[in-house]
Amino acid sequence: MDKTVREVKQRSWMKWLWGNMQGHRVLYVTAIIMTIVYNIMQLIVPYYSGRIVTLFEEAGAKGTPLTDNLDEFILNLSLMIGLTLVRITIVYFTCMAYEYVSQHALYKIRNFLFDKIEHQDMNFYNEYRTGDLMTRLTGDLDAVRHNVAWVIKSVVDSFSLFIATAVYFFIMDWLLALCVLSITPLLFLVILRFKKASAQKHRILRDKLSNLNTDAQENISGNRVVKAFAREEYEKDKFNRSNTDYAEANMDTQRTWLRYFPVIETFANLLPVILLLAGGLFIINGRIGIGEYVSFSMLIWAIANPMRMLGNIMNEFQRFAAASKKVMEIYNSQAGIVSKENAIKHPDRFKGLIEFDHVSFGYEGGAVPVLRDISMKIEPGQTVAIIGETGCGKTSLIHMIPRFYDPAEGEVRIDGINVSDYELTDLRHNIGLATQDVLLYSDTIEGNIAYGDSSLSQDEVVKYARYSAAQEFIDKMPDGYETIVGERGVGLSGGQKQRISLARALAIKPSILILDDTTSAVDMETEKHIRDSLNELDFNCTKIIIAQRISTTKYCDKIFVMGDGRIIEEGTHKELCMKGGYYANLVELQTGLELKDGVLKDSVNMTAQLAGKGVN
Ligand code: DGT
Ligand code: MG
Repeated sequence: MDKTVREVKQRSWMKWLWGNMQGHRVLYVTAIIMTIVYNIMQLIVPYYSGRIVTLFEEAGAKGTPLTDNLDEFILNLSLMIGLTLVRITIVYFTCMAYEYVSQHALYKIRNFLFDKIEHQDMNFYNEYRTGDLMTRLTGDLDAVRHNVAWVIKSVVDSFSLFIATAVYFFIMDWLLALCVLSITPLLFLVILRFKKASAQKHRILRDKLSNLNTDAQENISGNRVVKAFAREEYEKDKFNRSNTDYAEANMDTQRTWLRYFPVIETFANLLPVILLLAGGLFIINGRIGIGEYVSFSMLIWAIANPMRMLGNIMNEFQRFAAASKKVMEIYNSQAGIVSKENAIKHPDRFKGLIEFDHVSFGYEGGAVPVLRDISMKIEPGQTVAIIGETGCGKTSLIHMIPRFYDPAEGEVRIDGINVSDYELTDLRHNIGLATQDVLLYSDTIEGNIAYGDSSLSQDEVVKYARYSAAQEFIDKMPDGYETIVGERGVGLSGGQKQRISLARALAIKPSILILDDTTSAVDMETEKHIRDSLNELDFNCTKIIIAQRISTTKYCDKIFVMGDGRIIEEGTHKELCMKGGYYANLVELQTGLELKDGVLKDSVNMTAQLAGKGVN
């Protein structure tokens, strides 16, 4: 059973690599054939050296001068030199071919892998850490390249040289060949044991490297938190632990190799000794001549070196095996959320009718229930607000619309069609989302605003910046719209980042605009400006606004109040104030006033306060 599994695995990595060599397969196979050819040609020098020595020997025995056989001597010498030059040329070109094919395969796999990662769903990003994915795209892929360029070549090298030499030995003298090769089965046993021992070590080593990269990546991207808490020393210690772990795993892997290396080396060094003993005996009893002995002894390295190399190759192969498993895992992974085969194409704008029909959802396959039987209807062009305590599921709810997640039960429909029936890119192109956690790219402000539509003119970029009340602060920046904002928008305030993110969402002229707490960090005046702009957009758009402030929600056509994954109240601001439920409490809490019959208690002081808070 175990054997079958292993065989399938072996075949699958070969098939996988072979698939990625498309376009270069002929070159690769030619390189392998030429590797075999030049290894057979390694026998040339010892063969002709043997012939020349035999010539001397025969001349010596007959007592004739060597000049009698000068032509043969020169011919042998010329062939020896000429064919060696041919062999060197072949070696040069095969090395180039291996490198060329491996680089192309690497390029292809890396692009494919990146594409795979790009099209994964949210569950994938929850599962894999950035540092681990980076390790797969860099270190692991390099191990794959190394396998194509070096490991496979070395296997062909070693085996072809070993087999060619062994055959040649048998042709020269089968008994001496048998004596010399008698220890090879033992060596193969040792190599097999080493393979087993090193596989596990390489898997551990690879995981430690991934941990190290993840620690470094998280630390660097979270540098501001580290500084804020003055936790540099703590982080240094944490990194040091990962680094030590990695170093120890490296040492452990090397120690495994060092345990087997002396055994392999001893076997390899035994070969000349056996040759000396057996060969010497055979010369004495006349079984072989000096010329044959010379050929044997000049070629003994061609048996010993492949034996030595095999350990090293196995070590590198195990590194490849551990890395390729990680690469192939991503390579063969399938995103859970993709367009259906017969998905509905919808390049045009949606009307904007959004319906949630008894939607339930939980993270981690339902283990963490978040949305419970949600039903709601948002008419085209409406502006609705979603409000509710933190962690009640607001973000999770709106993530169902662009299909970041699919509901476990029920369905979400846009214009009467289940969102999962639409072509995914058409669906998402129609939705402008300003996420709660703003991420800006290391690009100019203009580049960030035009992220969803690179064809946007500069005037349009300015227009959307104006809509989102960002124009003023951008104009004040030294390079205006050309200002580069750093990773995660370093150099901008929270409210400024939110406004750029809003402009970015508006710039694609979405038919559905979703703002997830987008104005939480802006002042009241800016918020009012944004609210007015959203009412004056020059395209039709259904708007869903998640907010915590009553000042944002009160002007909406409808308000959905969420609590513990359910819609607990819905209606207009007035209706909800009348209801005297969660929303009404919130109004009182945020204004510091009391509601009576849906109206805030009137008094001179209170009116003044309300005017100040923008609530009445
Ligand atoms: P907020 O933004 O603080 O006002 O909270 P909401 O209402 O936007 O909450 P939401 O939808 O982000 O989270 C609802 C619950 O789901 C909360 O208990 C945390 C959990 N949750 C959110 N995202 C994930 C996720 O990616 N994986 C898992 N396992 N749980 C999540
Ligand atoms: Mg949220």
